[in-house]
Amino acid sequence: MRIDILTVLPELLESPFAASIMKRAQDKGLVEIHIHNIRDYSTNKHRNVDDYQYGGGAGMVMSIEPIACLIEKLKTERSYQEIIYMTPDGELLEQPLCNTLSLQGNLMILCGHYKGVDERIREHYITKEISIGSYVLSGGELAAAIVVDSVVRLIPGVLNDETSALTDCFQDGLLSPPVYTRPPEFNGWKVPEILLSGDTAKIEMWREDKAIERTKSKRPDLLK
Ligand code: 6GU
Repeated sequence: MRIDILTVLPELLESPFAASIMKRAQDKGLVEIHIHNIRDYSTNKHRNVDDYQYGGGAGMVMSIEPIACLIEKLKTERSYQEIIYMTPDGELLEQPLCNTLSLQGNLMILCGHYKGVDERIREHYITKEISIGSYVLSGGELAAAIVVDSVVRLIPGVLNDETSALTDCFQDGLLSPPVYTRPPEFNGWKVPEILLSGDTAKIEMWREDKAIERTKSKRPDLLK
């Protein structure tokens, strides 16, 4: 998979992909992540990438020219399955969308800023708009990092134990059951006996019960 991220703040996207699973996925050649600075495609001498909005009103709008220029350039180099715009009015990011995106070859992600991008970018280039929740961030960069993380970890070979993505929270519509590690007792707080029993069938049933119990109490909306 190849992911191209278009941003006015490339420095915000350095560390999220430079460690742990995201770094290993790139080192193994399973994903290429390319960050592009929209400012490098500005056509004016001040390297501006935004302008006042037509009709008046507070807040700047991201200009069409540098973004269009960068998107066009990338599109001549390869075809993209999706050109995504990160925006609070987009489709809510949920696990099924992450699963779908993880099957794609090339993705482009445009990070919104200020009051947003000139609407013509959305009309003519964007194929999908994604929000990560009902709250407003200063820009789309952190949201884009979340999309990339949630998608890249699903690419086959990225996780050490491939089944671990299948047993993730949300993959079966349930939250994950509680987990424990050594010691078996701390401050008198004991690990549930059944987990030490070695009876794998019983343990599986216990985990299923706990997953349902936890989902009922914390996220009843998932059980509908
Ligand atoms: Cl994708 N962008 C911004 N600016 N705020 C958000 C968001 C995206 N998703 C939730 N809030």
